[in-house]
Amino acid sequence: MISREKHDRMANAIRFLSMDAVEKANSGHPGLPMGAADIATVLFTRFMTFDPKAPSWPNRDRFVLSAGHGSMLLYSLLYLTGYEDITIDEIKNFRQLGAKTAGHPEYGHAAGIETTTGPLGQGIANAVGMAIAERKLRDEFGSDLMEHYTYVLAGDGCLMEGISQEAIALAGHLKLNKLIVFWDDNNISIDGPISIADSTDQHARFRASQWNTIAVDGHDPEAIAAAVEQAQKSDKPTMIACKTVIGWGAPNKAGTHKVHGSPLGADEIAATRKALNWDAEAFSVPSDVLDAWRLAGLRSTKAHKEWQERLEKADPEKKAQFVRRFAGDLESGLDSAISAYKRKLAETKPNPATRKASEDALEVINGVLQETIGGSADLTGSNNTKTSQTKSITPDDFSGRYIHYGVREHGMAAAMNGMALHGGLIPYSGGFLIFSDYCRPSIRLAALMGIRVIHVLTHDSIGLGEDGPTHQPVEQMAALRAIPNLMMFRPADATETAECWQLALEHKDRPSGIALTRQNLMAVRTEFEEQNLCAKGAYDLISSADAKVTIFATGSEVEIAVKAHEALTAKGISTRVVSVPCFELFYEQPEAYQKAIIGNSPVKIAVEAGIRQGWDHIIGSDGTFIGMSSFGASGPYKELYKHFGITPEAVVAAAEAKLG
Ligand SMILES: Cc1ncc(C[n+]2csc(CCOP(=O)(O)OP(=O)(O)O)c2C)c(N)n1
Repeated sequence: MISREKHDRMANAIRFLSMDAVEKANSGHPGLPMGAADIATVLFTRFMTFDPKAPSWPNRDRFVLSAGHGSMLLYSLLYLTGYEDITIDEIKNFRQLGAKTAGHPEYGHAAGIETTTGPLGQGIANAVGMAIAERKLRDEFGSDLMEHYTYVLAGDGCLMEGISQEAIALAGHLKLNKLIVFWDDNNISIDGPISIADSTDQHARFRASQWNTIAVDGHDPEAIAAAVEQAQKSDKPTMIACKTVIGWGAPNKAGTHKVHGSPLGADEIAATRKALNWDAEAFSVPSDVLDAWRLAGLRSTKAHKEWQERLEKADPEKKAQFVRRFAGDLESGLDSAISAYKRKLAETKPNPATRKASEDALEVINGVLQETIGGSADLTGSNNTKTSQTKSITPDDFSGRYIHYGVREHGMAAAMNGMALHGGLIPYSGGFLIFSDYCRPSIRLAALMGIRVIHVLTHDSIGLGEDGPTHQPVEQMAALRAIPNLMMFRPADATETAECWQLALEHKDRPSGIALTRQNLMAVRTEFEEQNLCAKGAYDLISSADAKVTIFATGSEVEIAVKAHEALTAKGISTRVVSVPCFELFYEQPEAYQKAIIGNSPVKIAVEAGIRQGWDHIIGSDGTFIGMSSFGASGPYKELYKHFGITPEAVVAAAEAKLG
């Protein structure tokens, strides 16, 4: 039992580390760590199950600092509880180049940072994914190996962001009762009091989404502890509204927006030291306080050891599966299954839409991998993401492998990030390529964090037809290709689709998007190749020595390139066709390979039913681009291709015009 006096000193250690680090960096946000220090102290000294010496222990409780600007709260906790990555020097180096203590918590910089936060609202939505993963894996592996809580600290900003509603609604629907959110209810954001911009009754809002809510004084440790105990017994997710004072302890600035995002200044820090009776110098934590914190860090050592023993004693197959999946490795049988499937495709040469080809590839993949967890933002029949193995998950039955995310692209993408971060699962799910704009912030964070999430993005061009320009992506491929570390695939037929899926799965440290058609496409890969030809991003589909014309194309337009090739060859014009399923992988190839693929044909033409941006690297600024330069239109797709001039005839005419 921690006395009130000890609690106060432990919480004050967070406060002083935070205000001193922000002061030294001359940048950062002291208000939140000072205001939320009591909540964090109660959580980490009495409830959190975690082992600083084994930060990736799969069954640890997760703590997500959704209000990422308050990063010093997390860094203080990690230092105080004894995570080796966060030393006092790292705290002193807060916000400096190369420090683990970046401005906002960055996943991968230091153990103990469960996700990258900063874009408000993302953290709470990631946490929903983590809680889904916990629930799913508990169902699969049993409580012996998986049963933990997911805690979140969210601020007013997180709750004002729209994504939080998608996340909250999903969590409430799925009855994720091991998800506990602390709302740092301090009534302050950057512009001033919350009342200038928001009048939401947060309790009513959460309750309407099937949450349990509790209100406490966020500076009363016993009240906070009682609330957590109550929350842990709930059959619904719980939001604990903690009334706090931002910058608590600073005599003149507490409670004002002045402490939100600026250093307190030497005078105010001195006044705070006096007010809180804190003699220790900056960055020095009194030994009794540090000892108490380090003891708190040892609280779960026994629980971890017992868990390890249970894992050792588990059925060997179950244990192997658990360990493999948390290592992120794939089942060894995947390659041969995909190879066999490709062999069949080469024999039958089917011509499905690539969205259907993706479903067929997934049928093979989901048969081999138990860890894939599918879903769609209410477009299951359009995205073709559900296979025979993926029964729907329901609030009371998590034995399935498919999530109906509802019409919530942003929440879905953030939840997928949370599942991937949790470990043990590979989330993939579906939406329309056009609405990737709705999930872009989460896709960007997946790329920044380097995590494996796979977005099936169907209806990938004007080829979707009658739904018209609101639904026809034009600039989305280019926009997604602009995100570093994201692999954007646009396969041309069933074989390429299988290969792109294989690549997306194999890269465990980066996310992927797979752009797929609504319309049927002819098979362009007609011979069996053991090798994954898409792995280099671009390859010779039809070679020709001394080609006068090289046509580069992706996805549905490869068929157009192949037909143009036939026509040009018939006219005696030697022509090459290069399929470019993935720009990113192509640009990662050795220069010699890139040069050889780009080649030196006098005429280079790219065909893609999207904008030109990004293609000049391949075709040169003097190359010919056949694609879109405006929004699309509503009409039958074949007519649209003609209307916008994306046809084999247009390619032939352009080649001939260039050749003169
Ligand atoms: C999506 C997004 N928009 C804007 C910001 C910039 N921003 C950082 S903190 C903040 C205010 C947050 O207020 P609150 O959550 O109440 O935090 P507190 O003032 O209590 O620290 C804003 C607008 C951001 N980080 N993310």
